[in-house]
Amino acid sequence: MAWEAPRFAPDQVTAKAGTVVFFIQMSPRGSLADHNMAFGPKIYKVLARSSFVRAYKSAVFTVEGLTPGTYTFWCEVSGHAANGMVGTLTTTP
Ligand SMILES: [Cu+2]
Repeated sequence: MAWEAPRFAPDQVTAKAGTVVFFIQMSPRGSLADHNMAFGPKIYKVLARSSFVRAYKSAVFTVEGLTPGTYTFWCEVSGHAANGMVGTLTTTP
């Protein structure tokens, strides 16, 4: 069986600028590894991050004071972002 790279679903989200609340749910497909979600203006530029979330668990993660624009979120587990566990948030006025 081929290894399926972990990813965010959806990986493109939109929200109003200001305070954005992320709800993260870990739905394993094979591997039971933990994941997290880091967030910033671009990848590896951390503005905020969630805790690590275990299989079948969830977390709530809030980022405040976002201006309209495009931001990136990614998983900080080694190799995950490089293999596509990355997403985009677009904030609108
Ligand atoms: Cu991950």
